[in-house]
Order: sequence, then C-alpha cells, then structure tokens
Amino acid sequence: MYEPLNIGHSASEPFTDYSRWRLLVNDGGRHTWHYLRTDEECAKWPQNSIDKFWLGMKTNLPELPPAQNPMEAARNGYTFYKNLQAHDGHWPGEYGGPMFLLPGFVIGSYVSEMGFKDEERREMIRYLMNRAHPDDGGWGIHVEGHSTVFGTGLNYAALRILGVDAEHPVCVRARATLHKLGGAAAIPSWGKFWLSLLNVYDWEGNNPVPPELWVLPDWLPFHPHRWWIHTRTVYVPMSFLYGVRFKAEENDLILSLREELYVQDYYTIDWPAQRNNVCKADLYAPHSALFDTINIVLSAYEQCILPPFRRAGVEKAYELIVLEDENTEYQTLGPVSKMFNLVARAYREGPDSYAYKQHKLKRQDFMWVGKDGMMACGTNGSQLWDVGFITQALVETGLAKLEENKDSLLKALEWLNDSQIQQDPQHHHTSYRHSTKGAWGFSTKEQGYTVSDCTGEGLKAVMYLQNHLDFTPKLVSERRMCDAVDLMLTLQNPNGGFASYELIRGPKWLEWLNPAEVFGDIMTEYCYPECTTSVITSLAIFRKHYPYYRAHDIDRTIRTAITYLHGSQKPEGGWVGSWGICFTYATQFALESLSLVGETYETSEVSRRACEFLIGKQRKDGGWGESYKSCEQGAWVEHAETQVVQTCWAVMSLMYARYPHPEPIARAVQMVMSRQLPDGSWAQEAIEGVFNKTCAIAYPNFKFSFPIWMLGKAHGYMADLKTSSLS
Ligand code: LAN
Repeated sequence: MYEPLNIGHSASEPFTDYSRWRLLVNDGGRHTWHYLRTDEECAKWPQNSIDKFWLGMKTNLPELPPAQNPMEAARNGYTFYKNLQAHDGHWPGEYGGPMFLLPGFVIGSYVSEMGFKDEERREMIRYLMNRAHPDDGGWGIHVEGHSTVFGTGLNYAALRILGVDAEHPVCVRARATLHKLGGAAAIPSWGKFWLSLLNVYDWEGNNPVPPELWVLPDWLPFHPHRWWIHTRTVYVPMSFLYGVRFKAEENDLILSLREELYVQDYYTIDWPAQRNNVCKADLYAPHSALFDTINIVLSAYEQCILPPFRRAGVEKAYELIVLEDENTEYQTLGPVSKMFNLVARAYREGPDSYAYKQHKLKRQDFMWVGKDGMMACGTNGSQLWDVGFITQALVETGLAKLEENKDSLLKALEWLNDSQIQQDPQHHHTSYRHSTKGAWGFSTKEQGYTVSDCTGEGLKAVMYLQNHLDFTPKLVSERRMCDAVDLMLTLQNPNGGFASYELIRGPKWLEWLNPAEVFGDIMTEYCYPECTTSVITSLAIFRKHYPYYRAHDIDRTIRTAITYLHGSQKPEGGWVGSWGICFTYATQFALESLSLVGETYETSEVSRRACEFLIGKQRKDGGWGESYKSCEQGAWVEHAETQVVQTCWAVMSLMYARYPHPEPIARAVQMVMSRQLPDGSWAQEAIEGVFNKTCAIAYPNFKFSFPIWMLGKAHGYMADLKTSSLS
C-alpha cells in the first residue's frame, strides 16, 4: 500500500514541516491533527500556542516575574497553562505511553486497506525510531519499559508496513533484538492475534477464542458480559475475527515478514506448539493450570466445531460489534477494540460502507503528533480528567477569583456542561452496558462510557465552579447533578468500594482465565481507592449543597466506602495505585477520603500511619520519586530521579491529613518551585500513569494541574500552621 521510503538514519529532526501541523478541536472536545499543505491554508489558520507546545516548538510565551512564594508560583503556573486551553474550554493533551497501540493502528489499517496520509506515516516512522530502546533497538510494552517480543515484534512489523526497508539500520537492530529474544513465535497472545490477522502467524498458533461464549446463557458465572469491560470489548471482535479466521491476502511484504520475524523457517514451525510459547521477557501473568486445561478442551472442540453453533456465535459477536460502534459514534471504548472493530466492519461491509468511513474518520481521534513524531493514544484523549483537576485546583487555591482567570473558568464550565452524558446508551441492555445518564466519561461525551471517578471529578468540578464562585452561571441544573449522584449510587459494590466503569460482575476466579500474559488483574472489575475517593468526595460535597437529596443513601455509601478504604491500606501505611504511579498517587486519594470524615493525622491511626509512610520516603532534596515498577510489584520502588508530580501528590496527602509539621512540606514546596521554568511551566519528567499493572501511560497535563494545586494549597496551609503554632 505504501511506496518504500528512503529514510535517513537520524530521527531527531522532523520528517515533515512542523510549522504545518494544526490541532483541530471540535464537536465536544474531539481533537485531531491536520497537516496543511499550502501557504495559504497556513496563513488562514495560524499555529497557536497549543499546537506549538505539544509539537515541542518554542511557544515564545513571556518570562514571568520570579515567584516569591508558593502562591505566586501557582499563579505563574496557571498564567502559562491558560495558554494551552482550547477555545471550547478543555485542555487537549497527548495520551501516549503504551507501545502496543500504534502497531494495532498500522496493522489493522493495512489489512483493511485504509491508508494513512504520507505525512502521518512519516511521523509514525519517526516516532518508532525515536522510541526504539537506546540499548538494543527494540521496543517494550510502554515507552519506559525493557524490550519485549510483544513490543519489538509488533513495532517491527509496523515499521515495515509503513515502508521502511528491512536493511535500514533501525530494522536491522530491532530484528537482531527480536531474534535474540527468540523471535516472533514467542510473542504473547495479543501479538499472535495481530500477526495472524496480518497473515504472518498461523491461526493454529493461537489458543482458541470461541465466539460461542456469547450465545451461552447470561447467568453463567464466566459469561463474557461479566468480564472487565476492556477485556470483553476486545474479546468481542477478537472472537469474531477468530471465528472467521480473517487473514490478509499474501503479498511480497507478508512473505518477507515471514522470513524476517522468526529465527526458524516459517514453513516448518510447529504452530500448535506455539500457543503457550511466551518469551520470559514478556511474561507478567503466566497461564493458570485451569486456563491451559480449558485450552486443551477448546482446541479439541476446534477440530469438530458445530457449524450452526459457531455461526450463531460469530453473528452474535458481529451484532455486539455494531452495537458498540453505534453506542460510541465509532469511537469505541478504547484503542485496541477500536482497531479490531474496524477490521471486522471492513471485512464484513467493505470500503464503501458507512461503517468503514466512520471508523476511518474516528481513527484520527486516537492519533497524536508530539515532538518525537506521531503516536497512538490510550483513549481519544483525557479531556474530562484534565478539566476536572485544574478547575478544582483553581477554586481551592483561590486563583479562580482573580479577574485574569474568570474567562478561562467560564469556558471550562461550558465544556463540563456540554460533556455530561444525559441519556442511557442507545443500545443499553442488548450491549450489556451500565447506565450512563448523568455520567461524565474520561474523554468526551461522544465516547459515552460512564467512569465512576470521572463522574465524581466532573460533578465536583461543576459544583466548585457553580456553587463556590459568584460569577458563574448555573449551567448544569440541580436535576442533572442529582442524575450524576443517582448514577454513582448504583456503582457501589457490596464491600463499599467503587470499581472503574461498572459493578464487579464476575467472580474473582475469572482471573485464572486471563489470556493476555502481559497484564495483571484484567478479567473482572476490582475496587480501587482512587475511584472510591472521587465518588465519595463528590457525594460529600453534594450533600453539603443539597442536604435533602437521598441523604440517607449518601451517608450510608460514604460510611461503607470508608470501611473499604481502611481495609485496603497496606500494612506499611500506603495504598497501591492502579491508575497512577503508585503509592503516592493512591495515598493522596485515600487521605482525601479520610479527611472528609474527620480522620486526620491527629485523630486517626490509619491516617497517621499513611503520613509516616510518606515521610519515610521523602528524599534529601525534599521531593518524592517512585518508579512505575511499584505498580508491577505492589511494593515501593524508588525512581532514580525526584518527580515533581509525585512530590505534589505526597504533599497533597499530607495536607489532607492535616500533617502538623511544616518542615517536610516547606522543603517539598521549595523543590517544586525550584523546578519551575521562567515562563511558569514545568518540564516533562517521568511518565505519570499506569494500567493493568504493567503498562505505563502519560498524563502530561498533570505537571501543570498538580503543582498549581499543591503550591496554592500549601501557601495557605503553611500560613495556618504558623498561626496555630503561635496561638
Ligand atoms: C484508563 C484511563 C483513565 C482511567 C482512570 C479514570 C484514571 C481510572 O481512575 C479508571 C480507569 C480509566 C478510565 C482507564 C481504564 C483503562 C484504560 C482505558 C486507561 C488506562 C487508558 C488506556 C486503558 C486501556 C485499557 C488501554 C487499551 C488496552 C487494553 C488492554 C484494552
């Protein structure tokens, strides 16, 4: 599909003219990058600070008077960050990190004959070149990880599809690493699947993915509608594509990849023997004996399938794919299911279909051009999440009241108003969806998935803006806030905790069926301290403003949620984070929750232990630094460098707990202030987020929202401590 490209050895300079890229923000926060071909177009649509900042170009924003105290530093921070707010009120941002997503976009598009524009493919190539591991030229599961077969095999195939020659030094080096790791035969199951679609891995090398599970009765404890939503929305199209054994038509590139990816002769590989062959460097969650046994049985079934049963399963899976596409306007829940759905729809309905065109249009929402090239993102953005934090930061610090910030807050409120989901999904029960009426999702309203904590943070942000400030209109009605509350109340689990998108629907033992090898805890929902906190803190604030609405239910929910939080504290004093790194992240949330019921350092053993735990991790320079490896291991792993964002989380924790000693806080504040740049911004440091235990993911807007929040709050906090120690 792509002409071979003559690519130089260095990827440090852009392969396209960076002054021609523009970020288009429209339709409720969708953001897509466009390359302008002519000077006239460029003159009509000049590059703004948002484009320049994210492209890594000079923004030329002015130097600010040096901050004399934490509040001035926070104010300078926002003076800068305000320039990155889009016209519709939200803060667009890059959401990269995982290194197994771009190959899905490249391979999925290739096998569906859906091209990328020339500038896009050039910048994707550059991105992959820039992300190749400096030590060995391979790729890992995420940008900071060690090279694995999953990362290296898939990204190598992507580079080749995009037109890079097999003898280009980047390919030569990556191939050597892949071969050293044992070659693509030992790629984990999701990699086997992508390579099978590309027709460079035999379907016989995959464990069965039977679509028949969909036609089994819903009450079965292992029915896939009980799985964690991401796992099941990936499994839906996978089971369809497996059922029809989709594979791309052979061509020269495919024949050549069959030679390049393996250490052995492709045509002599014993494929069934590869089903459980996974390279050690990749392995995080080895198969259970139960899963291996089930696979033996299912493999036997594959030899004698019942055609009507298979057909029914394939049709049911296809129906679910269509329902998901329609529920989400073709955004789909996430980037993996997006590309599997796209391949399935392209296969069934062809390139002239509406589905094909819509998928192509929305594919763009996952692509992002950063300073190192074009990447694929973890979702179609983190819009709500970023608006939620910065608006709360501004209100809590008092920066919201400054005349200079009012317009920006009004715009943010408009965005929050527009992004609340006001109906249940179009296909609600037929697609096994939880309600959505009253929810906020993680990205946009169009994507349309309830997330418990995003609803919490969205509602909090609205209440802060509408009820704590005197200049804002009441755009979100009381009724709509009650809808959000009603929805959150449906999401509490029997142990008091809140999970991510839904209630926990399946038994814990489903984890024994985890097929993915590279991720942990993905088969069912779990309760998370982070999600629990966002929900109950928003309920508590709501209760203050509207004390008569479902007061009893709210009280009970908060009470039982606190019990869950007590129970999930680690003996050392912290909480393990699942969505941010790691203890510093989750402990911040847990202590916020505890403060709400009056549990602080002085009054609660739980809170005190948490503070002591954090204080024990403070570094000589006053900051904190935790590696993403903490999330893999469930135990604190120190980062080589102190991290601004984690330092802010730690200090926020101490302040929530009303930690009485000013000195550690003052040192941390000094550290964060010392890293502020003359224009008020902070430099990007290590990656901030994580998911499924092993995969790091970037939240680059955190380096603005949390320092602004922490510094502004610490300013008042330290003054309070002084007065209380004087009195
Ligand atoms: C996210 C991003 C946001 C995150 C929070 C809101 C922070 C969290 O508190 C709840 C869970 C949620 C919504 C979340 C779930 C898993 C996601 C969607 C991601 C980490 C972003 C990418 C990830 C998704 C699973 C990536 C695709 C990979 C697969 C394994 C399917």
